[in-house]
Amino acid sequence: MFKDKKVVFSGVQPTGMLTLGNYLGAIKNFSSFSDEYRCYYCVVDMHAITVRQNPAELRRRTYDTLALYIACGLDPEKNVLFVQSHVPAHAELAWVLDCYTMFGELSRMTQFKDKSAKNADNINAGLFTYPTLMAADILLYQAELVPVGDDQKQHLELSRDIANRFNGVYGETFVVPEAYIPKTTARIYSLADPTKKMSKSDENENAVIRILDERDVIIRKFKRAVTDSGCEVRRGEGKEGIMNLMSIYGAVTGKSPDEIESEFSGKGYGDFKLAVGECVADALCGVREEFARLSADKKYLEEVMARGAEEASRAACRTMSKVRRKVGFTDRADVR
Ligand code: AQP
Repeated sequence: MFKDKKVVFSGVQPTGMLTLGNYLGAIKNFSSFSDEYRCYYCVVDMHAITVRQNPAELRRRTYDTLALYIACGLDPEKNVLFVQSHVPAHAELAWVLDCYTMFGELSRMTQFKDKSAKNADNINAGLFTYPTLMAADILLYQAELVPVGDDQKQHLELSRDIANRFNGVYGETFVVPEAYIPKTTARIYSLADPTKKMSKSDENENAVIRILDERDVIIRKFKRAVTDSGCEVRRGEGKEGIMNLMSIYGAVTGKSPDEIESEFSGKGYGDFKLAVGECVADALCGVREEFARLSADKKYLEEVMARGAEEASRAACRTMSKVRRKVGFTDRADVR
């Protein structure tokens, strides 16, 4: 169905109920590629277990994340939607790429340092090699473009380095991917601490807007958002909280920072926070309704997963057989 199109790949971990950061930084942009590119969007459950998960919850969240993809506008007829662990080639290529990735490179990854600090009792090897699994996810599909928030920029750079290194040794094997990072919503910050990324595993619920939060919850959380002691809605030093709200308001309404500043000139933070809360609640209302419908239809989600895994496996196998040949593995009986 997608012959000769360039490829987009991205994924989201089913590690919690998705946030406005996941939505504005990543998922909202996914559907804009569907006409022009062959798009693979994955629920990355293998990445999720680098941090200890409750198995029943991980399973439920995997279905929920797939349902959210569709509710956010990803049409399974136009995009390959699938679950990472359903395509074993991700693990297979990750191992090969592990052998072309340096210990020093992985040691420099800031996400590894942050997550090690947060999970001091479980600094496992998977957490360390997370970026090579991510490189495998992307390189397996020969993706040109990877839409992500800017926290993933460093991992993307490493994926490019690994691809270039492998191509340098064996000749053209992988397409070298580019990150697609949205300009104004590259990083949405916590509502409780506007110097910190909004993160789905944040323990403070007031810090995070969930895509599925009810309207009144969204408005209440924005009302409580930490700002500063001033009263003008404008950009400036020490105004990280207000600037975060301006990015969110701008992304949802399409208004520029100048337009937002003049719209709220002479009005206080209270009016602004209410306007941000209302526009976000309005934007997410349709997603919530569609999610409720889809998540009740497990059979349909399983059909989408099965179709996606089949389609993804076909593309993944093509790359894997190339890789196997290049590194010197003998042919398997089933492909001889
Ligand atoms: N706050 C954010 N602003 C912009 N983009 C964001 N993304 C995540 N948070 C923000 C982008 O969402 C995509 C999926 O993220 P992920 O689930 O793979 O992992 P993450 O980046 O580790 O997200 P979280 O929410 O912080 O998860 P936990 O708490 O489980 O570690 C990525 O493209 C990411 O850039």
